[in-house]
Order: sequence, then C-alpha cells, then structure tokens
Amino acid sequence: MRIINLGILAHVDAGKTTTVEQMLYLSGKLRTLGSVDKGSTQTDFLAVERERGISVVSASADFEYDDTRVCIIDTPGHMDFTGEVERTLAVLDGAILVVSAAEGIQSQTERFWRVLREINLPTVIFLNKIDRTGCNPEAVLKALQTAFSSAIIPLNHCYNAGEANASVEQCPLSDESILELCESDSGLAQKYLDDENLSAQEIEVTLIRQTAEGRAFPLVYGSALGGVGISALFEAVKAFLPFKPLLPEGAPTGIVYKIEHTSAGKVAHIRLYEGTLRNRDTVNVYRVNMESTETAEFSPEKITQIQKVSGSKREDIGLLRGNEIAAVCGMTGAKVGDMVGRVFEQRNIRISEPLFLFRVYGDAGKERELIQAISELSDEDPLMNYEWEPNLRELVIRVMGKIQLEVLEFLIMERYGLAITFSQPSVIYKETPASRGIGLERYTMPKPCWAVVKLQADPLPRGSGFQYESAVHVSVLQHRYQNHVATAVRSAIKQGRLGWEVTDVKFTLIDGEDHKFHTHPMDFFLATPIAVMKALDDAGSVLLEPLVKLRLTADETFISRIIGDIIGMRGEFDSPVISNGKVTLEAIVPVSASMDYYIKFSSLTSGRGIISSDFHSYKECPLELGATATRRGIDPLDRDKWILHKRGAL
Ligand SMILES: Nc1nc2c(ncn2[C@@H]2O[C@H](COP(=O)(O)OP(=O)(O)OP(=O)(O)O)[C@@H](O)[C@H]2O)c(=O)[nH]1
Ligand SMILES: [Mg+2]
Repeated sequence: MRIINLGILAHVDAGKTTTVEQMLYLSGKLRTLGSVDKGSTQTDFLAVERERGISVVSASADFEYDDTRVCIIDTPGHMDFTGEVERTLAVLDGAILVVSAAEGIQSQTERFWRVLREINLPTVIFLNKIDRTGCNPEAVLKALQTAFSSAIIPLNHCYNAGEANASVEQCPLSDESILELCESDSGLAQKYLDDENLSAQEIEVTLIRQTAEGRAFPLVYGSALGGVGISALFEAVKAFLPFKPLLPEGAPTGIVYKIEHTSAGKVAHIRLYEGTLRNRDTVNVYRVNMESTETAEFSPEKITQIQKVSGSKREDIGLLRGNEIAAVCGMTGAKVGDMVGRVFEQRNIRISEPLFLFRVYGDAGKERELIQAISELSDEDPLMNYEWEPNLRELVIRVMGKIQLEVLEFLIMERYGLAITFSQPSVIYKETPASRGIGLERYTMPKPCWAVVKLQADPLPRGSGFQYESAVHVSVLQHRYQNHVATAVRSAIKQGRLGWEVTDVKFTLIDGEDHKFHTHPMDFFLATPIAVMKALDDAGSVLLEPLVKLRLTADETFISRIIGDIIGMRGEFDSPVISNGKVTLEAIVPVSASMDYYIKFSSLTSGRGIISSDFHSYKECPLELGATATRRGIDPLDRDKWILHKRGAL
C-alpha cells in the first residue's frame, strides 16, 4: 500500500472544493457529483459552509486505486481562515496549488507559494476556470513563471479559453520546458546539446525528480466546474508527487494537526509518521511549552476510537499506521501542534496572526457557558485566542477578521445555542522599546521575601519577535529562580506600557539575587513583572501597527482614484502595471485605515474590480494615529497593590 496526504491550497473561491469533488467523482468514490453552489459537496459539509458557499475549516476526503490511497485535505482560501492552512501544511506530502485563470495571482496565492517553497513541498499547479469569460490562461501562466518560477511546466494545452466549451488536450513538453529542466540538470543539458534526442521517458524521469526536489512544478489547465482537466490533474498527481509507503513498524511518532468537538466529544486529527496506534492504546502526548523554558511536558492519553474521515462520513477503523492520517477520539487533553509518542523537530509554519480584537457580549447569566464555548472553539483554532477579564467581566477575543467572527457567531448559536454580539473591531497593535532600558526591582520587604531582578530591554529589528538571555551565573542566582524569571518575562510582555504585546525586544537578565532563607518560591514571579515594566518605562515605547498588502486590479480609468485612496489610507504602493486596459497595483496599507476598503473598492468599480489582501508586517506608527489599550488587571508599576494582589491579599 502506498499513500499520499495531499493538500489543496489557493486564494478564496479559486475552485479547490469543486476540484476535490471532481477528483472524488473521477476516482469512482462518488456516484453523484456535488456542487458548492448547491451546498452538496463532500468537503464543505458544515452548515455554515453550505450556506455561504465558502470553506471555513480544512476537511479531508480520500479515494483509492491500485493499492494506493490519496488523501486530499481541502483547505479554506479566505484570509480569515489561514490558521487552518497553516496547521494542515505541517502534515502534507504534496500540494496542489489552484490558481484561477480569471483572477490570476492573488495576495493569498503569493503567500501560499512562499510558504510551500519555504517548506519545500512538492507542488502541482492547477490553472482553473479556463471557461470564465474574458480569462487569459496563457497570460496567467506567463505571470506565474515570472513571479514564482520559470520551471513551471505546462502538461496540457487549452482550447477555447474564456468560453463555456473550453477544453484541454495533453501535449508533449515544449522545447522551452525541456530547456528549463536542462537548466538545473547538467547531464540532461549535455545530452540535449549533443543530439537533441531526449526520450520522453528521460524527460519524464527528470520532471519527476525535479518536482520531488521542489525545483520544477507541473501545471495543468482545467475547469473544475465543467470537469475539464481533472483526469490530467489526477495523472499529474500520480506521476509527479511523492507517495509514501505505510510504516507500521517502530515507536509511534505523530502530530496533532486539528482538533474538533463532535457529539462524540473531542477528536484529535493525527498524522502518524511511523508506528501504529490502536483503539484502547495509551500514548504519551508531548507539548513544547513556549511560555516557560521550552521543555516538553507530556500527558498520557487513552485512545477510545480511531476513525477514517471522508467528508462528513466517519468510519471506525481501529488502527492508524505510519504515514496515514485519521481522527482519534478520547485524547481529551490534546491540542493542535502536540507531538504524539515522542518529541521531534517540527516545521514551525506561521502564516498569519490575529489582527483584530473584539469584545463579546452574551446573555446575562450565561457567562460560564459562553466562556466554555469560546474555549472549545479556540482549542480548534489556535489563531483565535480569548481572554476573560474577571474584574471587568469582559470577554475579549482576537481573530483574523470579520468573516471569522461571523462564522464564530453562527457556530456558537448552532452548537451551543448561545446568542452573542460583538463590539466594533479594534486593530491589534503591538509595541516595542524605543531604546535600551534598565529595570531593577528589589523585592526584599515586607519579609519573608527576597527577590532581586535587574533586567535590560533592548529593541530589535522589525520582525525579530522576542528574545531572552541570562547573563547571570547560576552561582549568583539559582537555576530554578532563573527559570522563574524567564517564564515571568514572557508572560509580562503580553501587556507593555501602551497596553499591547511587546515585540522585537530582547530582555537580558543582568543581575539577580535570592536569599537562602527569605526567598519564597513565588517571589521571582512577583518581582520580575515589576522589573520588566520598569525597564520598559525607562526605554520608552514605540507603537507598532499591522499593515496589509493589498493587490488591486481594475479598469485603468480608475487608476488615479485608487492611488488617491491608497495615499488617503497612509499607504505605499509599487508602480502600477497596465495591460489590456486593466491596471494592477500592489500597496502596503495600515489595517486600521483599510478595514472598510473592500466595500469602497467594490462600489467604486461596480463590483468588477478584484481586490485581495494579506497580512504584511508590523511597523512604527505615531501614537496619535494609533490606539493604546486599557490595561487588563493590575499594573505591576502600581507596586504596593501589585504585591498585595500577588500575595493573594486582594
Ligand atoms: N466558471 C467556473 N466557475 C468555477 C470553476 N470552479 C469553481 N467555480 C465556481 O467558483 C466558486 C468557488 O468554488 P469553490 O470550489 O467553492 O472554491 P474554493 O477554492 O473551494 O473556495 P474557498 O474554499 O471558499 O476558498 C463556485 O461558485 C464554483 O462553482 C470553474 O472551473 N469555472
Ligand atoms: Mg473550498
């Protein structure tokens, strides 16, 4: 038995779900073909997906042929659900990247391409929607070759593009494609130059190898809606993507890539790399604890059932073997990203992060239920996180965008019967020290206590995140207290002096002292946040705001209006590209200024313009143009109150 776990990725509405449906139909797994527009596909089975016609969560489906199993994971394309893609990417053997011939390269396409290349996942491209009026598939191919890789190799021709009867035909590789393959294969190049007589088989073997190595990318034209090019896509997957053997031997090693809550309780979707898991096995599940000292903690979990999932159907298979994926019931403590069986090196894939913060209001008296519901949902989606502030009785959630929020509202009503409303969105800012700052806290009174912490905060370049180092020897401050300081710094920086998470910062412990008799085990947890805040106060704070990259295509008559809008949003843009009466522009704009621009742009272009966006980066922002956040909880610089609070007296 051979197997492949194949992800299908693209920007929103490119036709992923339709393509998966067609592949299942072609394989004989489906007798009737479902449709996104009628809400009847295999992989869009949630009510919210069927109602809206968009995918919200990743869903798997599989089919078999000749002792081979293809397991396809259909992912959502909307930017708000990138978290789903991120998690799926960790467990794939290969990918199909769908590009729409009508819309061409979108911001999300670029983003996914970049990530696929970073993790070097073998990729086949499906250039879909060749039937759409006005599309130009060959121009999109050229654009892909220019922007992504010149080694994108078309395997078929397309006829009657832009018409309902668009069709495809398999073709031998063009001379250009062969030359491209020769570029990175000196043996082949020599032969080509010598007699120009390369056999079809030699060329195919080279393309297989280069695809597996992530150097070449077969491309297939098609129209998923019309079932055109699907068999060519299937053939390309079979021929060029790497299939794996089943690996039932060895100690179980796997990863949890998705969590769900179903009527049967919590379900962990696991990809196993090797070994075997069975119903009623107990297996250790490891979690790397980022908050503390980055060592893994584990808990034993008992498996009650192992299910194969295809669309909404589940079948008890009782067995999960190396290189398979399956849904495992009974692992009540498992979270996304947990390692099953043992600790191993993982790809850390970060595509995006929540950009908006909302307050959530539920019915009076139902707070407990609401928090429980949100906590379950955030288990499923680690990119949605929440905080319950008991003093303010306020529930705050962080999400990627408005669509995610609407889906959340729907799910909370559907699953838990709870009605919720939201505040207006606030953009999630961050902050960073303006310069070096030093913070010293001597917590030595009122006894018994003793914790002296001296920290230095240094700004780091944009995008560096957080770093911590201790310059204090363990003979000066005991190892376990050093660990307390490291943990407490990480948690203290969640709210800096402006109320936002502190990033692009390095904290160094430059001095410290414990006392043989007086130090209480919790003292360093109390003293460190004070030292952190003192250091940040000393450094001064710079506000950072999130930026998105917009990609806009519209009739060229709109060019000056669009540029005017971008300038009005404090945006920066590259020189516009004009072709065939259309202008395409890329711009980097602050999230706060562009929240409603989708609507404005759509009405400007009477719905004919194309706009897509993707998170870009965080950048300095003048305080008066941004926002500070009210502090949640007690400020460590309100020292007396903080100490009382920490000592449990408040
Ligand atoms: N004309 C045309 N329409 C298509 C084609 N493929 C898909 N569509 C339509 O495009 C829309 C989106 O298709 P989906 O399959 O849901 O796209 P998706 O990529 O799964 O979308 P998300 O999961 O929401 O990101 C639907 O209305 C489809 O009927 C195609 O080849 N030609
Ligand atoms: Mg879909």
